[in-house]
Amino acid sequence: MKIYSRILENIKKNKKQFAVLIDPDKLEKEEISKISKTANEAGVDFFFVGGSLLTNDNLDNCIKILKQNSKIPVLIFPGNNLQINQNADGILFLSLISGRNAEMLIGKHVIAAPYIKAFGLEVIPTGYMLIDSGKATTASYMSNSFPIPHEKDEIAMCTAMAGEMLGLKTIYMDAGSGAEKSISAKMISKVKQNISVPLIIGGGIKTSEKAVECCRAGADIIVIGNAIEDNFQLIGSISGALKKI
Ligand code: 1GP
Repeated sequence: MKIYSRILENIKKNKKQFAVLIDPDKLEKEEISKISKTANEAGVDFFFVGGSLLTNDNLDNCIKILKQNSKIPVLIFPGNNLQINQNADGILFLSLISGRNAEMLIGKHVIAAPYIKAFGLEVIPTGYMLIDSGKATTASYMSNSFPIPHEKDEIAMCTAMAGEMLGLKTIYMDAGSGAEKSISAKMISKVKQNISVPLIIGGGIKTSEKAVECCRAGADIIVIGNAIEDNFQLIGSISGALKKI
């Protein structure tokens, strides 16, 4: 089954989904292999792989290790058009709809499109929204865009609605990697009530309780990176907590 169809199926079954974000720059080979085995056992739904700025040329190796050690689909979560890889299963084709930088809305996509097509990756058109988290993030600096203010639920709601109206198939609201404040339950709920495409939430989620709170507010998919890098055991506990919702 295609990845997007699987996402929709899971939502129909009221199953909350869990994506582990792997930043290929931050982890050693052994750590990636350990995470992939742990995630496989815990029933993690997806690996997202990428970063706003990658400097070590590890993307290819990282994806290969994930594929060798688990059956979990690998989706590229690209910081830019250099992060495309034929060994992945698909790509979140991100249009940064919270910003007004034409390069991140459509420019990089034009460059990436022929490679994505040639590699046969499943494309998931994604309205990507950065939400202010209390400090500057690599994502907002590198994308040369302002995040949506943390408390402005209406702006988030209207942006997500416009993204869906433009035909985007998921909305991903991200407080940014390592965010101090994750996205509020109030904002998640406001957005969820006004869109019908899957809602992905990430940035600064560090505990099972927070992951559950985001899901109860309306997240369909939770993304966690940093907290897992610090503590692999969290994969099992978060996965377990989401299954009980
Ligand atoms: C960042 O949404 C992801 O783009 C995950 O953030 O690393 O803070 O979990 P964390």
